[in-house]
Amino acid sequence: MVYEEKLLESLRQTVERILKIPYYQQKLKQVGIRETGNIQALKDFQRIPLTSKEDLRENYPFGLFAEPMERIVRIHASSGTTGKPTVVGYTQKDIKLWAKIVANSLKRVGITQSDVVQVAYGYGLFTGGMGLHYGCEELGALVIPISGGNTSRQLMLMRDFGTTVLACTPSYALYLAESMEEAGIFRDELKLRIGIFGAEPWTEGMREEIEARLGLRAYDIYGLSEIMGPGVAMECPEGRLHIDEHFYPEVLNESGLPVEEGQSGELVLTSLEKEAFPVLRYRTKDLTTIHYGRCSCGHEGWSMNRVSARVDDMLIIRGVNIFPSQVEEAILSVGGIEPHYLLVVERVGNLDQLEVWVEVNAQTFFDEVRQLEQLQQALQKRIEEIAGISVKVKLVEPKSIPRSEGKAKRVLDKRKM
Ligand code: DLL
Repeated sequence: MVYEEKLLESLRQTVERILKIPYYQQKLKQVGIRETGNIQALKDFQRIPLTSKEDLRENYPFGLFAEPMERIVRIHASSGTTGKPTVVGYTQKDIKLWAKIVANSLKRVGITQSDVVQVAYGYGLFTGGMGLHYGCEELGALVIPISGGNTSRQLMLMRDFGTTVLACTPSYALYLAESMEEAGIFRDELKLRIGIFGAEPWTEGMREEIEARLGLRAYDIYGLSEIMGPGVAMECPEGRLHIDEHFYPEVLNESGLPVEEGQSGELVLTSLEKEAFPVLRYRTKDLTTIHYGRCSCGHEGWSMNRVSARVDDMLIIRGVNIFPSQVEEAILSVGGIEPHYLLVVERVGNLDQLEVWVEVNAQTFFDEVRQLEQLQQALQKRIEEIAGISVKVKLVEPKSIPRSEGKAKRVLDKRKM
């Protein structure tokens, strides 16, 4: 009960800040909320309309800032595949809070002042680079602000500077591992011990692969610019993804209604202490489940399951829903291939067809045709078992699928071209 009272108080504070913004004032008025006193219980809060990317776009660029521009010290933006980016702002206090949240997350997995953290997330409007950077400095760790890309330089500095922690997307981590092997660098020559990987969905199979090839323990970090950036949730040594206490999570079904605790749906987040860009009930489009409780790592509060997919990434092929992560799971369960893949969707006649391009590894590439055919069939069968639809698998040469230095692109939907 104490928790609920405290939560309601924090929610009311966010509502108070939000009511300074004319756009939200209108939206809240429509459901009868004109002042914080209208929120007496969680069910009142649940009447508040959801916020989506479209609300942000409509108010581009600064229309949803709750503070005058003189108090804003930084903006970030997410690229957005269509049209204008979504822009978010931070006051000095917000930046400090964010740094603390990230620092605490890093501390929880055992990162200390003695660590050397190579931040290979992109620096710039994307929140990954600077979010991790400020968190590391707050913690007192040494940061190498190398940003994404320039892979051979990454490897050189990793060895020469004695990097102990690598922070980047999981797909870039895999690319670094591959480049390391090609350059003849052995993982024992490096001091890597921890990886802070996120910004895109990844599977358990991918984690095992990266851990084995880079010789480190890989942790999942989750976040989105609209809410703050990396650090909204972070995995602990027990393998649970804890949501930071400054964010209030809900999981809703397709009709926008709350699901039972532990059931899957869309994650909706509310910021509790942000000044410049407070958000109420923001639709993340990320699919997950949440639960409340105490973990043996010491965290008490909400935790979530790893985000398996975004609502947007769901492909509907002949009426069946399929996510890239399901294909990744299948690929990683079959040997002889690399976890570099692309889902190519096409409409042939009136029928949607999914072709999965997968790279074979260099060794397998020189196998006999018959062996390659067997591999192709085994993979096809495995994907069909997991995803429940017939697909065509195309084995492609090593290195023929473009590598990513940031978020990987897993789908080529020719129906939309
Ligand atoms: O990706 C923030 C971030 C940077 C998180 C670095 C972690 C590390 P956006 O560019 O706004 O922000 O993209 C947010 O990326 O809604 C998810 O769909 C996806 N995403 C982020 N982290 C994870 C993760 C950053 N750990 C969108 N697992 C989110 C799965 C993730 N998806």
